[in-house]
Amino acid sequence: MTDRIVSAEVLVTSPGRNFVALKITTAGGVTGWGDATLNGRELAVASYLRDHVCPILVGRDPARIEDTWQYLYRGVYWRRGPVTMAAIGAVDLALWDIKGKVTGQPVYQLLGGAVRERILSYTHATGWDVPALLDAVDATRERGFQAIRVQTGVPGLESVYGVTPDGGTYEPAGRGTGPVEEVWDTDAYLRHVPGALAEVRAHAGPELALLHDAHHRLTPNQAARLGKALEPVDLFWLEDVTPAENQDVLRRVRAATTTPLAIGEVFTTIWEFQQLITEQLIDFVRAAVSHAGGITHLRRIAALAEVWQVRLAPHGPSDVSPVALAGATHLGLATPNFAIQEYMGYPDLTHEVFRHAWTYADGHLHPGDAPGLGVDVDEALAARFPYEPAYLPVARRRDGTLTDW
Ligand code: GCO
Ligand code: MG
Repeated sequence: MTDRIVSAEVLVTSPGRNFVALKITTAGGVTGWGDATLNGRELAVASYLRDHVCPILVGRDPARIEDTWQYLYRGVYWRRGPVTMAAIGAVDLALWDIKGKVTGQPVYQLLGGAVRERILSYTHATGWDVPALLDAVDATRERGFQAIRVQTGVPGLESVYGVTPDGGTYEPAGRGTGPVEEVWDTDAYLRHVPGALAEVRAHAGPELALLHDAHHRLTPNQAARLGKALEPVDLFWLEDVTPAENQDVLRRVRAATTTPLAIGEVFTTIWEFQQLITEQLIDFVRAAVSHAGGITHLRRIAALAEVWQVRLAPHGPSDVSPVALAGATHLGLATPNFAIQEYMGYPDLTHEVFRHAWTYADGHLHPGDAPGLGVDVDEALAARFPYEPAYLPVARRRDGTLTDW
């Protein structure tokens, strides 16, 4: 029997950090949850959903996930862009959640079932200087992680994105009415990083998977140099070397180095990944299941990537909510060319608001076997934490010019 959507509601909450969640309810009384969080631009997606998407979802058949995706993507003249795609992603996640609950199956079963027992995950270790970073790596390994993203401070700079002075956890966006400004010096970074990562490798031994994120701050030539310099470190990947808006330039980087490249947490459609994948300019697709149009679309990107032996490694910082992390773990369990899931972790309060069936143990994640995505949102608790303005920092070069992220 055909069910229909009776309501779609947006919930903005800040349990430790800001999240935007979408709740879709059917006439049959089934609810599904999606994640629409776009770090630092949360309210734009909330409005896009509330003002333009929720009203036209009412009355639709929740079982028609693909058709709804097409309706919200192709049916709208103004397609693409992170706000639109995050909104579509939230709807898609919520509809997969509903389909799972209606059929009594965890979503990974609906995607064809598990192709692996559990999924490899990585988290972040940071240290302002190299000794602190080595301590952080040791402490992270004690938590079971077999893959770790390592970032350090840079001599001469007062702050570096993603690295806290005390080596503790960081939140990508800082609370406040505007972005904090940092000073950035790519030359100083390039002088420091190869040696620092070599020390991590010498300390950790050959087996630990090491990852590093350059946050789009290099020119192609600098990226080529860095990739080459890091070859002895044997990285699992070097992430976001250039802004990659001009993808042709990556040919030069690829020609110069065999260090694996991961790109794409800011890309949200298969069309933005097309050249990266079909020219094998990258080894790993970094899109988030929420930002890239949900399970329906990220699965399609993964299928294209599979043809070119490029693997899926979804974005999973703390600004991708536990609902999207659930979506990513279901997809990861069922996708042959899935490689690794980022799991940065969340503030305790976040886990209390988003109660999830997915689990972390021994360096791996598992989505659990609850029907749907397996995340329940404690709406009463969520209501106690209203949105607080928070922004990612911006970086300027020493002469004051804004630099790429
Ligand atoms: C990563 C990231 C994040 C982003 C953040 C932006 O996890 O690889 O680069 O830390 O900077 O998610 O909102
Ligand atoms: Mg990144």
